[in-house]
Amino acid sequence: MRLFPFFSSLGLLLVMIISNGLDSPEPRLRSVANFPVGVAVSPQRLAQTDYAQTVGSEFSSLTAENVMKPQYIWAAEREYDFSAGDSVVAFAENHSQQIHGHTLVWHMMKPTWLRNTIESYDSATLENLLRDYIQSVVKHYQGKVISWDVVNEAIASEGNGMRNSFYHQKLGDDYVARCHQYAREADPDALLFYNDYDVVANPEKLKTILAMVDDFQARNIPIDGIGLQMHIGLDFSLDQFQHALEEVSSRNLKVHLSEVDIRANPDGKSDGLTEEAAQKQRELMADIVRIYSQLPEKNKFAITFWGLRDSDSWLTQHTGHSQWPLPFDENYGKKPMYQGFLEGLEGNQTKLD
Ligand code: 9MR
Repeated sequence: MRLFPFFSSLGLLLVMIISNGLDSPEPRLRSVANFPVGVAVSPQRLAQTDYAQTVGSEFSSLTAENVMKPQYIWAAEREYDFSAGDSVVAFAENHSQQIHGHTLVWHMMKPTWLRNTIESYDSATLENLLRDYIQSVVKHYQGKVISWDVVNEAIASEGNGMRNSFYHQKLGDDYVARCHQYAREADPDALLFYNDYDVVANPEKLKTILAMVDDFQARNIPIDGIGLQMHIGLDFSLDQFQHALEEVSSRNLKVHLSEVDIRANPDGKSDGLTEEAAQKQRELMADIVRIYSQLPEKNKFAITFWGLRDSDSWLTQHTGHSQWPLPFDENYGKKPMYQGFLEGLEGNQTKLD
C-alpha cells in the first residue's frame, strides 16, 4: 500500500508525457497550406536567431525583399555581385524552401552607376546590357530560383498603358516581351511572372495587364503567371479580388499573391493595433485565403507576405506610421491575422501531411 502514492504519481507523469506527445503540434503555415507560403526576407534579419527560426519553420518559400534587385546585383557594366542573394539561397536550401526571384527589371532603384550613365546609352547598347544582365542572373540562379518577376511595375500607376519609364522610352513598347524571351532562353524551366501593384483595385490596370497577357499568348511570348502584389487596406474589395483571380486563371496563368500586407492604420492616428482593426485584418486575411484556396490547383502559385513582423514592414517608413500589416508582431507573436490565414484554409483544401 505504501507504494501506491509512488505508482500513482508515476502514472500521472506517464499520462502527462503521453498526452503531451499526442497533443497536435502548433500548426505551421508551411505544413497546413497545400500551396507554398512565402515571406520576403533580408540577409541581415536572417542572421538573427529568432527571425531565422520563425522563417525556417513557418514558410516554404522565400523572396529576397531587396538583394536580388539590380540595385544589389548589377555592380557595373557586365559585372554582377551575387553574394547577398546567394546567402538567401543558402538559407532556403538549408530549410527546404523554394525561392521566388524578385526582380530582374524595375524602373525604380537602379544601381547608381546605371542611373548616372543610362542617359548616354543608345537603345541597342541598353538592350544588350539588359539582356546580358537578365541572362547572367537567371543562369546564375538556374535550378535554385524556380520563378522570376521578370519586369516589375511596367504599367503606369493610372493603369491606362505602359509606364513612361526610361526603359520604355529607350527600348520601346515591346520591351517587357523581349525581357521574358531573354529570361526563358537563359533557363527554360524558370516560371516567368509579371508583377504589379493595385491590379485588383484598379480595373483599368487589370485590363491593361490582361491585354498584355493576351498579346503575349497570341505571339507565343513566354509568361507563366501574374504577381498581384496585394499592398492593401481593410477596405479591400473581395468582389474585385475574385474577379481578378478569375480573369488571370482563365488565361491559364498562375496567380502569385506576391507582396501581401494589410494596412491597419490608414490615417496614421492609432498608436497601437486596436482590437477592432486586428479582428478586421483577421477576417480579411481569412477571406483572401479562402478565395485563393478555391482556385484550381494549377493556378495557385503561392501567397507571399511582404515581411515577417510588423516592425519589418517597409510601410512604416513609406507611410510615416506603423501599419501593423503583417502576420507576426515584433516579438514573433502570431497575430489574429495569422489565425485568419489558418481559418481561410479550413475546409477549402486537401491538407498536406
Ligand atoms: O520593401 C522594399 C523596400 O525595403 C525597398 O526600400 C524598396 C525599394 O527597393 O522596395 C520595397 O519593395 C517593393 C517591391 O520591390 C516592389 N513592390 C513594391 C514594394 C514596396 O515598395
